[in-house]
Amino acid sequence: MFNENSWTMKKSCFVVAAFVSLFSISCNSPKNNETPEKSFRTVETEKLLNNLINIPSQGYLYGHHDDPVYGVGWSYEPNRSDVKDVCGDYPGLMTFDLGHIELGDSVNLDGVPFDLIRKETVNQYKRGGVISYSWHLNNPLTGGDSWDVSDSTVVASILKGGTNHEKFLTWLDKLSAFLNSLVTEDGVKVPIIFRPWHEHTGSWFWWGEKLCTVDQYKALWTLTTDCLKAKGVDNVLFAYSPGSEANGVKEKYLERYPGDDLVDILGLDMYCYGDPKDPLTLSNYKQGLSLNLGMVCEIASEHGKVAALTETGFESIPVAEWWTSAFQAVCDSLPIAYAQTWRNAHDKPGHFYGPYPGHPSSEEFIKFYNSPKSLFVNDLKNLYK
Ligand code: BMA
Repeated sequence: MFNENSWTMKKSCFVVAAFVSLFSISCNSPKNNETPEKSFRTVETEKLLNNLINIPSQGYLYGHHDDPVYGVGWSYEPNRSDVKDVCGDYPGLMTFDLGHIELGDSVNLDGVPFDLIRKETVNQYKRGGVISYSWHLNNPLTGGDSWDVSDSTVVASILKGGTNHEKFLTWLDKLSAFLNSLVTEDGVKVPIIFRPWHEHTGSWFWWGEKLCTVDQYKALWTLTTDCLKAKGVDNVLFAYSPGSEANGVKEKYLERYPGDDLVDILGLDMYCYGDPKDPLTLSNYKQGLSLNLGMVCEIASEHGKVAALTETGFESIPVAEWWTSAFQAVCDSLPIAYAQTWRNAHDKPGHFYGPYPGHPSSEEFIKFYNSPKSLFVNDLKNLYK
């Protein structure tokens, strides 16, 4: 889909990108206190954004976390995927996590090698699919993990003027270097949807609601996006993904929204919990998801953004119809670009959210796969052109 306006914009973006790299602005030593240009992106990244905006007219991509690197009962087998083993096709969206890239480690917090994430990212791009990254980074103050909420001054400590600011800049440098290293054999930088500081409306991560102020949370976004851009990261779209705490109230959803200039995709992380035997479990999930995702779609349309269900699932999928009568039923009814379920752990029994061969819900998943709106890799035309 050629768009003259965006091409004109892109040409001027190239000029800005060339300027930025010429003077090699560093996160650690910003020149003249200038804010880096906020809108430059590669051609492929810009095309992906335009195509994601149009996707809801056809349906929505199905996404699965860590899909090609492990599944229930296996790990690290080339070309394998639980989703593909069930339905014959790869998910339209694959997601990975960059937790521990900030430490300079070779594997992420779940033991997945970063080299493998890079390789599978390029593979998914080459097959025409989409890739998104979350970042469960460590706690820079305590040395604990993302879930270490023992200290409520962590965000303050990494912002400008804080005791951990310089340290955090080195973390952003490592993140930027990885994002810049996602290049195909032909030299194309692979576009990524990056989803930092997620589920901040809860208080289970050190950047959560009770752990920092509204202004500090927004400053965290500005710092992150400015640094990435100053480091020449031009292959990223940014996704904002609160939990369901807003409960349908737009002002609450937008309370910590960092702004239209920093965010491309408005998301929602919302899971299904409860007794599988209780019919209310599915109906409550459906009702909550319709309310919250419906609200996200409305806000996205008002702000000219893409809407997406950035994380969902029912752990162990104990009700087979969850796929069709809950997840699909709601997603089919709303203009979202994608909906992703969490990982199929190979090392944590019962911790899976996608299908796998032999699981009782597989047949329902195949019905979902065969439904017209669910988009898998073979359904996708080139999203990067
Ligand atoms: C959580 C769980 C953890 C995992 C973390 C980061 O939801 O799946 O086991 O370590 O995500 O991927």
